[in-house]
Amino acid sequence: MFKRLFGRGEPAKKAQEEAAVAASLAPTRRGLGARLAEILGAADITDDTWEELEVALIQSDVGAATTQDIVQELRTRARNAGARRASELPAILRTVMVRALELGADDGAQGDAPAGAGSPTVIFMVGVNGSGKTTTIAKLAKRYHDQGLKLLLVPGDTFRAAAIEQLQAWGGRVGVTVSAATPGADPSSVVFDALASRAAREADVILIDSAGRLHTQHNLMAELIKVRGIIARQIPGAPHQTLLVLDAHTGQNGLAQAKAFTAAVKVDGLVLAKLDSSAKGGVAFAVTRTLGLPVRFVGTGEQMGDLEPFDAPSYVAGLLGSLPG
Ligand SMILES: Nc1nc2c(ncn2[C@@H]2O[C@H](COP(=O)(O)OP(=O)(O)OP(=O)(O)O)[C@@H](O)[C@H]2O)c(=O)[nH]1
Ligand SMILES: [Mg+2]
Repeated sequence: MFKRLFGRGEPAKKAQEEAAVAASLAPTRRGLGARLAEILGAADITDDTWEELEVALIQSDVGAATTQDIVQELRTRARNAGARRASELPAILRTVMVRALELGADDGAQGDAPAGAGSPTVIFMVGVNGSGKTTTIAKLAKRYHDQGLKLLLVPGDTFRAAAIEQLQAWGGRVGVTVSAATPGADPSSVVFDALASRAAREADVILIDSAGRLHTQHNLMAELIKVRGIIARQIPGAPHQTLLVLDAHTGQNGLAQAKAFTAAVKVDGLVLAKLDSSAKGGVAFAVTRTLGLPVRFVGTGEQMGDLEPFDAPSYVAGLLGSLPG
């Protein structure tokens, strides 16, 4: 079930997924990719090569510490390979970058079926205001509905005006059930009732929304911990995945937010939303390294089909484009 929910599509689908990710990375590629092409287009490897590489990566929001790791490993591998010409570096750089993104991945350890047979898989969506949680729920709902799975969406955001209607509207468009909620109700009781319902027992996958909150809002972070506790008490082993949705625009700021969320609730993976409108695609390296968490999905647009499973080699290919060498 885990592979089905978080894995990549069939071969024909994979090509589409890669194309969508590559298109979303175009703004980053125009900056970072073009700069790297210049640096690696030089004849010989000199000290300047490493320095210029560092600057280019940092400017693309890869983050200072992650950049140092990447450049250090690139230098070591280049030396071991006896590389002298800059044109020998792109192939090594690709390998190093893919490895950096795969550090957070734990697919092997995750096993196959997080939920018990006949029991729903529960996915809990958290993140700061406006990062893309509700839209990502709609996109996941579509993805799983298309796979023939039975869905239940839970409007755990009773706080923001129209948040419940927003989820209901998405549910209607996708054609899946959304449980009831009253604006202003305690989110814990909304989640409790939803998970106790017949719709929950019949669902294969339950997607639970939450209200956006800043990582500095301690009362709201406490509320999130409470809601998570309710989920865990209602369904043993749940939530099977808590996904932190990060706005790809936030760049390095996203890290401080992400750390606070991982300290409050056990986060299993990340969704990098709004990749299509950001030139900061490099942030995927920083979040993976700093949090030790895998990126599970990337958001590539505002429509319900605009979500792709994360795949490190495709991501790096989209980021670098065609480099010399
Ligand atoms: N371009 C683009 N826009 C996106 C993407 N994901 C979400 N958005 C837009 O971002 C805005 C906020 O999305 P929501 O899903 O409402 O975000 P949220 O985290 O639920 O927001 P709150 O509930 O207010 O905390 C909306 O206008 C979405 O259409 C994406 O991958 N690409
Ligand atoms: Mg929302």
